[in-house]
Amino acid sequence: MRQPSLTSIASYQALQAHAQDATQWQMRDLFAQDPQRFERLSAEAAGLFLDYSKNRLDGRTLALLASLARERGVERLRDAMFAGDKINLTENRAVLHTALRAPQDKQITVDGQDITADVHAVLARIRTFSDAVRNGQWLGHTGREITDIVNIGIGGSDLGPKMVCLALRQFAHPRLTMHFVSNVDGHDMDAALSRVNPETTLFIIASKTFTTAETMMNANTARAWFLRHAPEQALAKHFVAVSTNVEAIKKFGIDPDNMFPFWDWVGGRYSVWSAIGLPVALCVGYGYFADFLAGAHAMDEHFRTAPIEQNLPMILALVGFWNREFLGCPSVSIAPYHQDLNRFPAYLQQLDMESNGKRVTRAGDTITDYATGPVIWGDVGTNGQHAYFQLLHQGTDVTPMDFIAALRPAHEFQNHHAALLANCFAQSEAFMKGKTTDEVRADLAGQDAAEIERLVPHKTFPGNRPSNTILMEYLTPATLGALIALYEHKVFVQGAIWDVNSYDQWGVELGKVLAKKIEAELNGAAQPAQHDGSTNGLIARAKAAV
Ligand code: G6Q
Repeated sequence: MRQPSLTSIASYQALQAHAQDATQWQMRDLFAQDPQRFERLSAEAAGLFLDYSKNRLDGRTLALLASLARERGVERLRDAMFAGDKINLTENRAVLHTALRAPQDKQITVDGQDITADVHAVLARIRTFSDAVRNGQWLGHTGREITDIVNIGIGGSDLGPKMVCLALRQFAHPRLTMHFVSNVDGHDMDAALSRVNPETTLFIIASKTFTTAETMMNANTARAWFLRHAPEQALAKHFVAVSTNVEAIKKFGIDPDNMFPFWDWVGGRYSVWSAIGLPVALCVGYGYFADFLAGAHAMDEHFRTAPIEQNLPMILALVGFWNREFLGCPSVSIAPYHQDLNRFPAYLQQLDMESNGKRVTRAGDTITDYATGPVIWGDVGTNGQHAYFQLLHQGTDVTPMDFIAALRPAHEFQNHHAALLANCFAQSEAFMKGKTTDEVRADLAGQDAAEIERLVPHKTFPGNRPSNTILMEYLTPATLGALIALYEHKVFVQGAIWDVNSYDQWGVELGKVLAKKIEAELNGAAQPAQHDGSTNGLIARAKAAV
């Protein structure tokens, strides 16, 4: 169904008129004028607290943004997603990662099939298998306990489990070391294999399609390596698969009993809640994996039922939309002030950019009059402060920030935690307030007057730079689940406003096809084709180096 263009609807135009004023506001003044600003512009759900008061907006901005979400049919599309409608229009699929974390008594059907029962049947298998590996019942072919788990997958079959296993390090089994091999670069596989013993290693081949070139090459390499140290019949104790493609798994030589299935209504970047999360269950145990799912479900319920004005994913999305569309911010930087979340920015990068990095509407019309998904990037605080925060404070682009922190640490070094939180809060304060020329002059008082004037422009911070702060009490499986679901739904809401299909990813296809051709040319299996001058030149140099 063709929607009216975003920029033509009444609520967009009201926002545009409002933005004429709002973009002139200084946040310092907004805070001075409203002592209740923090209370008014913050919200809480599913163990997460969101402070969005350090943005260039007020209550009216938010009311207009909520009207826009309503006029755009965001709630309708949300309900359609939860109900299992095929909202992924270009692949004719339902989008039901929320069903993966729904309780057993919730009835959800796709094409007449009760998928909750299917989901819980696979969860039961994940529980049995992860318990057996963790408690030492599942042994390698020489009778030794498993000590290392190598997950072979890429994109959505890598980023989620890897990020979550790192984030939940505190809950990990002490005997199990997790490895993640994703890159087709042989150095990745080499690094993992050089650290493991074939007798005590379990390989998980994680691929929804079981056709992804990088994963298949890595899987074949791992299998060949393993068979150099063990007989063929040992494979069953050391190789399991997570996939939707049972035929391909059999062909690879994995026993279907060792296969953990999932379904085409689970998008790759939304799949950590499915059997793709098997490494998480192995690492932290099924109980904590279930808590992780429950945390996400709590956020789902909040997203599904809370009014837009108090709905965390809606607010985060609407504020982000405001910054993107009306303040012209081309990127968003994610700054977790938690070392264990160090892969979280990379995870969000895929979640957001692969979902909303689109330039046509759901009906296929080219978008020419508004911007869609921003660039997502970032790193943990405090490290980023000593690297790229300079540009964020004084560069010519304004980059909204998401600060993420746990109020309580899972270590005993309290002084470190106070220092960490102090830095987190100080940065958002500095981005908001900046430093005026008068404040710089006051700092330099006493120095030579000409020298002061020379330095003032360099030491001035414009401030008025937006940020959100997300706080949780501890980083636990449940709060991590809620945090990821918060961002999943934020991406959903923005995709609905921009009228893009957030659930396909055709943009990754072209390069794959070309790489196949060039690989054959590099291997000598095909004659060099006529590429452009640059590509021909690069291929020639690579061939000369072989
Ligand atoms: C995610 C994408 C993509 C996908 C990988 C791996 O949404 O679809 O990142 O997860 O290309 O695909 P397979 O799991 O099929 O190997």
